[in-house]
Amino acid sequence: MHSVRYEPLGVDPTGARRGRLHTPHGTVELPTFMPVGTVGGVKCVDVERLEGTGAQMVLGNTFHLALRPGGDTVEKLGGLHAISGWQGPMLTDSGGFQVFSLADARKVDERGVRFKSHVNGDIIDLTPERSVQIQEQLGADVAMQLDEVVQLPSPPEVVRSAMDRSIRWAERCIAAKTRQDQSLFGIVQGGLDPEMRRLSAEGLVALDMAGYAIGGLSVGEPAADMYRTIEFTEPLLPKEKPRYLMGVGTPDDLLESVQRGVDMFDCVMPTRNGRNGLAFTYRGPVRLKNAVHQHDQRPLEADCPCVGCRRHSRGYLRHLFMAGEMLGGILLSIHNLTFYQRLMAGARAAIEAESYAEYKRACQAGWAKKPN
Ligand code: PRF
Ligand code: ZN
Repeated sequence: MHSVRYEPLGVDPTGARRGRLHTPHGTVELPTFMPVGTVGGVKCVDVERLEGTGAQMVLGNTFHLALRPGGDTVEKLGGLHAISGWQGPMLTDSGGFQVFSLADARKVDERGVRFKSHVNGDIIDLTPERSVQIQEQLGADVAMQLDEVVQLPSPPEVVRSAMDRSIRWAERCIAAKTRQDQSLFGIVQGGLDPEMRRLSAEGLVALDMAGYAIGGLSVGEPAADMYRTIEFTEPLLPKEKPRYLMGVGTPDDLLESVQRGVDMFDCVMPTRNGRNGLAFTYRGPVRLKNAVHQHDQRPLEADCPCVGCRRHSRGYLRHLFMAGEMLGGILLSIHNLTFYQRLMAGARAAIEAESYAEYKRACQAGWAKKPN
């Protein structure tokens, strides 16, 4: 009855899960990392290059696409799959989080969020119904409920009220749904408090949604708080449905969260850092603008299959950044996405071999070394 379905394949002794997500546009091997295609395309990376990184599922943003070019225009152009050229599985975020993190002059009440467009100054009303309507126009395989996100730390009554409201908004999203080929995920909120996370999860699980996200994390709290919150939230979620940790994170965050039972991630980190000259590698992050790379003929990573590593030297990549050439950002975006996909492919293989703890340890030992 849900258009996406989780297939469990096995659980490692650490608790890391190996599974599959079946969607109308294909199957995703879990755990997976979804590159962020904010405005209908991943920044700096065309879809053919994106496929080459090993990406299986891509995220789009309702907030940005609703402002420009608008849900109606995307629909008239055939939907998000058509405009982006990505033929595989897609997920769209509901817009809630972006309103809270990006929009100015916003006002939240029970109806929804009202904010001012940074594109043309229009006043925009984003209600649960409107978010679902736009996401149906976009046409991704998975839509996210509209949720209310609060900064951390916030007073308990503020966290509580946003959490309660997010459950009511989930009900309204479900009622507004008309497409049978799109599934809706709920988003567990409740800050760092076990009791609030429990109430949130119970309220949403009772609504029998297709999958569940853990939201409201990686919003400024220490990593240990985030890991602890995932740890006590995960057992509250149904084993037979996918779990998605929104907007996370660093390579360490991914490894720690997979161990705690998370199946899906998205983050701008590989692409945003790539555009800024920071490369992720198995020996830790490399800042290509640093002078030490000037005469370095070695590839960024010898065994990386990406084009930047196969065809170019560190010295040349550095030169591209120093010269302000777009190609630098393109090559590093592709490299970083390839790194994230290799990290997750390694995690999947390790879970299958029931050696996830060793895999995580080996990765973390590798990037704790001095970068070479
Ligand atoms: N809610 C939604 N999108 C999100 C988040 C959230 O809590 C986060 C939090 N890290 C990222 N993206 N709707
Ligand atoms: Zn590479």
